[in-house]
Amino acid sequence: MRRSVAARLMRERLAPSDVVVCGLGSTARAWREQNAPHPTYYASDPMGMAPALALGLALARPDRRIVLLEGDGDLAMNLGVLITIAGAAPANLRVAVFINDRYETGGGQPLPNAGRISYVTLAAGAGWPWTGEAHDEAQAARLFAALLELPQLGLVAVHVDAEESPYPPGPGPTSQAEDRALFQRRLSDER
Ligand SMILES: Cc1ncc(C[n+]2csc(CCOP(=O)(O)OP(=O)(O)O)c2C)c(N)n1
Repeated sequence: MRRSVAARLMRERLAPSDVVVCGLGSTARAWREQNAPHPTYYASDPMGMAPALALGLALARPDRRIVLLEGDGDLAMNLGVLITIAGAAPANLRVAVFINDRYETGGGQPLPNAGRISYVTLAAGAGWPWTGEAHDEAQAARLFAALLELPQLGLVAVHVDAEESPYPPGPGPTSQAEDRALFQRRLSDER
């Protein structure tokens, strides 16, 4: 399954009030392509920050559901955060990890121990109350729906194809600072 398909499956299942936190690299590109209306915080360098940002946001805004879209390389950079999140267990946080076994952005180098890591096992071992793993589109559709129906913290690992994913040639229509200001303004206006 292409990552853009997985991103679309998630977009189609989100509630209008959901807030998205997006890991960097191909995850962010696939999510931007969806043109989703949801307020989205795009995490940036260094790698490994997105899950902690999503946790902070979930704790700060218990009135909103926070959906983290994450890359396996980004998560592998900061695996301990799985324990921190399980410890805090915010009921309003949901996570989808896109597994492509490589650092697609930046050259496609394989992740350490690529293909032999189970993120659902790692999350379950860290104490996450609910996990699921999708290998194809039908499973992803079903598990994203299940994730979003949960009353609690959950994580879906979804396997996606390796793709060509170079850095974009230039800056997008808005700068990172503008993206963040817009995100903050939307979250406070929607209170
Ligand atoms: C600490 C650090 N090292 C390297 C990079 C450069 N970099 C940006 S995205 C990325 C790959 C991210 O991997 P993953 O989360 O699996 O996303 P993918 O690009 O595979 O979708 C790399 C190596 C960085 N931003 N931060």
